[in-house]
Amino acid sequence: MRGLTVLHVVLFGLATPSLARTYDQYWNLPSLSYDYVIVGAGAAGNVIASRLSENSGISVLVIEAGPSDEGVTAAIAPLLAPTLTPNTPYDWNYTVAPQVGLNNRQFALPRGRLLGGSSSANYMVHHFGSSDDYDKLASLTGDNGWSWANMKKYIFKHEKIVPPNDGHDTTGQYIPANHGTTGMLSVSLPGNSQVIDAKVTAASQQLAAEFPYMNDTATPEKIIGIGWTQQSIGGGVRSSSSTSYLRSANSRPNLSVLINAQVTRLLPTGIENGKLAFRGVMFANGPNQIPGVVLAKKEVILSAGSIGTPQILLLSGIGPQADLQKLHILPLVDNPSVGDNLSDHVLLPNIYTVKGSDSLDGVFRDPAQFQTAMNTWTTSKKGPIANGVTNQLGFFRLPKNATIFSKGADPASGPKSAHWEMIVCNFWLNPGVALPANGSFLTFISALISPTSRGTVKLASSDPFDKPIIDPRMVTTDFDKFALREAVRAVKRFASASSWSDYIIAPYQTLAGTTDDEIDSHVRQLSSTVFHPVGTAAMSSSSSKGVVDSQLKVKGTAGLRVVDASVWPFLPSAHTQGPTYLVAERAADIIKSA
Ligand SMILES: Cc1cc2nc3c(=O)[nH]c(=O)nc-3n(C[C@H](O)[C@H](O)[C@H](O)COP(=O)(O)OP(=O)(O)OC[C@H]3O[C@@H](n4cnc5c(N)ncnc54)[C@H](O)[C@@H]3O)c2cc1C
Ligand SMILES: *[C@@H]1O[C@H](CO)[C@@H](O)[C@H](O)[C@H]1NC(C)=O
Ligand SMILES: *[C@@H]1O[C@H](CO)[C@@H](O)[C@H](O)[C@H]1NC(C)=O
Ligand SMILES: *[C@@H]1O[C@H](CO)[C@@H](O)[C@H](O)[C@H]1NC(C)=O
Ligand SMILES: *[C@@H]1O[C@H](CO)[C@@H](O)[C@H](O)[C@H]1NC(C)=O
Ligand SMILES: *[C@@H]1O[C@H](CO)[C@@H](O)[C@H](O)[C@H]1NC(C)=O
Ligand SMILES: CC(=O)N[C@H]1CO[C@H](CO)[C@@H](O)[C@@H]1O
Repeated sequence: MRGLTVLHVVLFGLATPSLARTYDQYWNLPSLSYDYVIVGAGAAGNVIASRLSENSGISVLVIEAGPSDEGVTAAIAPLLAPTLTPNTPYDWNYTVAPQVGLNNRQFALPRGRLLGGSSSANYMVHHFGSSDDYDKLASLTGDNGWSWANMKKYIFKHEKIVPPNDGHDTTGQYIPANHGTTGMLSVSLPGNSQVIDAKVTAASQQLAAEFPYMNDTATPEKIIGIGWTQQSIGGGVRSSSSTSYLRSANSRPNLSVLINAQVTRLLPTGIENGKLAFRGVMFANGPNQIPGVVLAKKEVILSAGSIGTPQILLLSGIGPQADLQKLHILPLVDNPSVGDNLSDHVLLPNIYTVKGSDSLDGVFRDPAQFQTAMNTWTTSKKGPIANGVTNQLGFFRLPKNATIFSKGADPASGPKSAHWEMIVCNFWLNPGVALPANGSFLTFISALISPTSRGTVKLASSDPFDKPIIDPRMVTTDFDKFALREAVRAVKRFASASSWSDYIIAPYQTLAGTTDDEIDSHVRQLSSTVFHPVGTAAMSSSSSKGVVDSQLKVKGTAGLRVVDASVWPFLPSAHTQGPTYLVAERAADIIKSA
């Protein structure tokens, strides 16, 4: 089996110029020394690889633990995204520690483990957060380069808006002037209309004071309201950092990619201005395999994501000294912030049973319907499989007079930022809970967008192939409980709009409760993750806190930066791929000008 997989990769590598310089064995690499070595071919890593290798005088190597994404159907066909993880050959298979705020439940925390990283495994919702998010980042880091006024330009470098797959008229569904048309990542509006779409729009008109319609869901100056989802999809297929940034750069002679190689630690290579330099990168393609080492002449860029990056730092002796000593890892750089302040968006499914068979549950439940839909997608890249999981979503704030604000500061990054999000799904979306054998469903996900709970990523042992202990400590603060409870109440108000009266039958199971206690119990039983961990290698201007400075250099080290979602010190009002892409685009400019 393994031999076949390798053969497949090699043949594709030869036949497809786009991934021509992708290697499966390190002894085939053109060199063991590069100007830049990037760890992780995910959303951020591939941006850095593509931008740095624009200069043909600069040599770049990307090291990725997982396999290629080429030919992986579930990573290509948009609606199959929920089948690509958890617990597959393309996932890191993480499970969170028992969540004290959620009845001590444990659930999967999927992370893509293939070229493109989580951008090859995510649900493709695409937007950037609020302008407040970037201005807060600028103020926390003391670097005005992170302000929205400076970051806005990267949207145009990053995205390429393409027509929706069904060619429908998009007037009023997005604001073309606010988007790029010549960037790298294809982005489009939903290309398969559904019966519920018009009901969502009508409900937002009927309840316009609370759920205003928004004519662009990815304009950071104004995110509050409900509108059409923008997705990293083009022509009915996923657009990831691998299909865009990496494919367009990998024919360059100065960019090489090594797959199936897990970085196990960074090696100190000297002392510069009193700081340890970490320009050596050690990797292996599994436990008990011969490790390899490559060297960076200029820098190592860690882009292993919010779990992988702190794990590698800790394995390399960069982290809280006492924790490292307990695991018999020699502490080289004491930094208590590594792996700390893990923060994630909470996903709460609010499910209704509905009439008829217009929901997509039949496609997921009935093999014949699924095959018909797959045939349509395979031959024409159209139909339900060409679509993402949601056509409409909205961001909302708690009311100004909400009682919780008398007990503490508003955690949103500013008045333009959200406290919660509503995501409308035309089917049963309840991670980890199997679709019932009968019934049609409508899911209004309420996601907690400005959580105050903070958790940790810690090593379980000094073995790099042991999974780290991931504890987001979800819903452990009064604010988080309050915001989720009020979001459920708001969803119920939205579902009570007259546009739903001939469609919705009843709230499903625990959603039926109305008292505080009943809603809190619903929250504790069904909440899990929207897959957006950040904060574990946070940027900060402080000398005592934070893992990287505003230039993304790891504090107390030389030759080492972090560029990925882990550097966000707080969660932006967005699904995190867009904010990660923008951070990576600016990071590439910072590195180029250093
Ligand atoms: C199931 C799922 C659904 C999501 N849905 C959405 C969505 O709809 N919209 C959205 O905006 N965001 C979504 N996200 C989140 C989004 O994909 C991430 O925020 C984004 O990809 C983070 O980028 P990154 O570069 O930090 O990490 P990643 O994209 O995860 O990349 C990290 C890379 O590093 C590699 N790596 C890790 N450790 C090592 C190691 N030791 N050695 C070598 N390589 C290593 C990984 O295999 C991976 O390729 C979703 C995520 C998941 C998992
Ligand atoms: C995740 O689980 C799948 C299915 O069991 C397995 O094939 C894969 O190797 C696992 N991945 C890792 C990184 O352990
Ligand atoms: C967006 O909506 C606002 C208010 O609803 C309206 O004033 C504006 O003209 C719209 N813009 C576009 C480009 O459609
Ligand atoms: C907040 O204000 C609204 C509208 O004025 C009012 O209906 C509601 O009762 C108030 N809520 C609280 C908690 O004071
Ligand atoms: C499924 O069928 C059973 C038995 O007919 C019925 O009691 C139940 O309400 C149905 N569930 C849904 C969600 O329709
Ligand atoms: C970690 O979170 C706390 C608040 O929970 C905050 O005070 C601190 O500044 C954060 N640290 C970093 C590095 O962002
Ligand atoms: C590692 C690598 O492939 N480096 C090459 C980058 O490109 C220059 C010129 O284009 C070559 O000289 C390097 O060998």
